[in-house]
Amino acid sequence: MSPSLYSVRMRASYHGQHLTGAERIVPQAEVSEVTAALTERAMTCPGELADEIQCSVEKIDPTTVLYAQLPDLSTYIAPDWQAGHRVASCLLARAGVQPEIATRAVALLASGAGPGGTVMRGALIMDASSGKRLEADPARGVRVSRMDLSPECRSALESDLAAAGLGHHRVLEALVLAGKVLGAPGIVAELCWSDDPNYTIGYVADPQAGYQRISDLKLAGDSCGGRVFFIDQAKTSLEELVDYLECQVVLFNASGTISTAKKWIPADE
Ligand code: PML
Repeated sequence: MSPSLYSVRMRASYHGQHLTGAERIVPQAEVSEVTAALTERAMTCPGELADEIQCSVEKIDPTTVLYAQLPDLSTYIAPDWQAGHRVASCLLARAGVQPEIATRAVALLASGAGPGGTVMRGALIMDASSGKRLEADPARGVRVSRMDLSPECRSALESDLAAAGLGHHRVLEALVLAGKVLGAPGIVAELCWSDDPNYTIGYVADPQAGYQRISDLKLAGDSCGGRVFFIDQAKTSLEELVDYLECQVVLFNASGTISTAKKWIPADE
């Protein structure tokens, strides 16, 4: 019989402001160790010292787990953030987002997509052809949860990413999250860059082209960032989509390819 699996989730905040979060899906025997590691991560995250850390542990029904393969990873080079924005818009348009909607979404993320130009706590959901925002709460957005790598896939991916010079934990975590998003009903593409002022790389992901990193999407020191999920409303309901993103357990048990070749968008695109 396979061992029981648990979802372990951590969220840390300071004066009610989200600081950091992380989650894992692990066998019962690793729950204590992983809970301690995630708590340690919250206590040592750069910036303010967390004044509230919430850890939750939840048993998973093994019959509900969806096993999947991670998307392929590639990297586009942009000489500066303005070029990065053009690359992002171009990749979104290639994925099927209306070009002017893509450009508008990139600008929205750069200016703070939450109320009053704030950074949203979760992702914004946008109709890929009309640009209409669909998330119920524009401050919270939608949080993608309950996904991880199988132990064998984790160790293979960690060494492949390290060999490609991509050993930062953000790459692995964003790849896993994007992998779950790309399996969502009605998904057209995802746009993301970090709100960490020291991390300027982001990505556009879509089901055909995979996880496409973009070297520069903002200036160092800028704390704007977040995620936009573009969807085709003819292929899903918002309820079905949000239920999948928040609740469906997805475990990746196979990697995609990791390309180290540097890619450029042709100037005329
Ligand atoms: C990467 O370098 O591939 C990760 C980019 C996105 C990071 C998003 C985040 O950590 O918030």
